[in-house]
Amino acid sequence: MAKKAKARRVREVRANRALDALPALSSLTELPAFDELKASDAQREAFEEARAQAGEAADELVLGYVVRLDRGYPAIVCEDATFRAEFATRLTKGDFSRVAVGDWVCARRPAAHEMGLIERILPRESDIARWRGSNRGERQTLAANVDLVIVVQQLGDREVDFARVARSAVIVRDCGAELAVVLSKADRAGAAGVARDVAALREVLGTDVRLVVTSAGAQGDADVAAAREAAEACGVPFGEQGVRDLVPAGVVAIVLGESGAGKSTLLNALLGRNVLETGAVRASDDAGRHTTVARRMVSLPDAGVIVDEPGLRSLPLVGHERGLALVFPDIAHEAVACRFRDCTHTHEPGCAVIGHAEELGYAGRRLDAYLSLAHEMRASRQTLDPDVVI
Ligand SMILES: Nc1nc2c(ncn2[C@@H]2O[C@H](COP(=O)(O)OP(=O)(O)OP(=O)(O)O)[C@@H](O)[C@H]2O)c(=O)[nH]1
Ligand SMILES: [Mg+2]
Ligand SMILES: [Zn+2]
Repeated sequence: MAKKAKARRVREVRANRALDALPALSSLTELPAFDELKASDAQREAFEEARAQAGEAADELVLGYVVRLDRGYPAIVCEDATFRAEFATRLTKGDFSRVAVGDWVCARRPAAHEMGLIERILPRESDIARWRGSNRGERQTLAANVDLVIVVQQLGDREVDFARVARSAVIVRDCGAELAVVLSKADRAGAAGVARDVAALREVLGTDVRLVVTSAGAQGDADVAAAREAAEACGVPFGEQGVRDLVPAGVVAIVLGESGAGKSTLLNALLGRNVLETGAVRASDDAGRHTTVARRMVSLPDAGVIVDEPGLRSLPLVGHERGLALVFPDIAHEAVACRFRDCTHTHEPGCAVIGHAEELGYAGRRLDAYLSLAHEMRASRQTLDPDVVI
């Protein structure tokens, strides 16, 4: 028993030291309140089940969700408090400690302790995940229980390569989430550039893609006015209000995009304050420096909740066939009729995709994006194993 108490004491000291290095939760004013998100029926049932099994300790159990992940110690919001938590030993033994922002949890809050204990991660309604690493890789959940993914792509003086946006779209749709695209930094593209990139994106993803053009971190008013005019001429909403309309109260979204795309800058503009850290991009190649390191939820005034994410270096496609078919339903529909099952739609006789490309009016960029993503998925099947779920 003494040994156990000592181990507990050591854990507490270590936790306190780690907590001192993290921001005090009381100072974080942008965190959502408990009732801004709703647990699903299945999640509530799972929580009630956990309480029923807890016997006398049931009173210590609370329902909450993860609002922030720094290193270790997720921050949890429950009905009457915001607290940090560690994992119950039962959870750390398996690999179930991979809690994500947005996860609903059953947590224990013993009266004498500041730190809570996550007893259970309640079943997820959705799971935005990517494969990371080369070779076998592992599946990493970026956020749980999210309704909408906003893919942020920065504009510049040259036309954007929308293949990356198409790749993100495939992953998002594969996860079952809704998709919207924000073209950021429009001030850098000029009026002609905005029109060019909006047209290119619509060519790749179709005209019904939900799209907003922004310029949240611009300096020059004239550039912003020109960008606004160009976006509105294309029928695309411009600015923060356009993003707010994508994420009304009750909706939980996440921003996804490369480092330096302007995600945190956009969220600060929506918050009306500089809550999130932003960082300059490299002059030589426009790349960001991975400024955001924590995943965290921010609650937008007069709108819903958005998760800010660190920029992602890679988004490999591995077994995302369903997503590919959802993003390119017209092409996927044709591909079924190809003579060869493993048709690459490049040179094969009896290829329905090539045969109908002109007839069906696939624009060149759309077909190219489909082919390159389908090709990548075929190649990754050889090296990556989508069945390895960690
Ligand atoms: N010209 C211009 N620059 C912008 C705009 N928005 C952001 N920036 C700049 O782009 C740089 C990167 O912005 P961040 O908001 O830190 O980018 P991020 O996507 O959060 O990057 P990570 O956190 O590294 O993933 C900063 O120097 C911003 O000032 C914009 O609308 N126009
Ligand atoms: Mg950031
Ligand atoms: Zn074919």
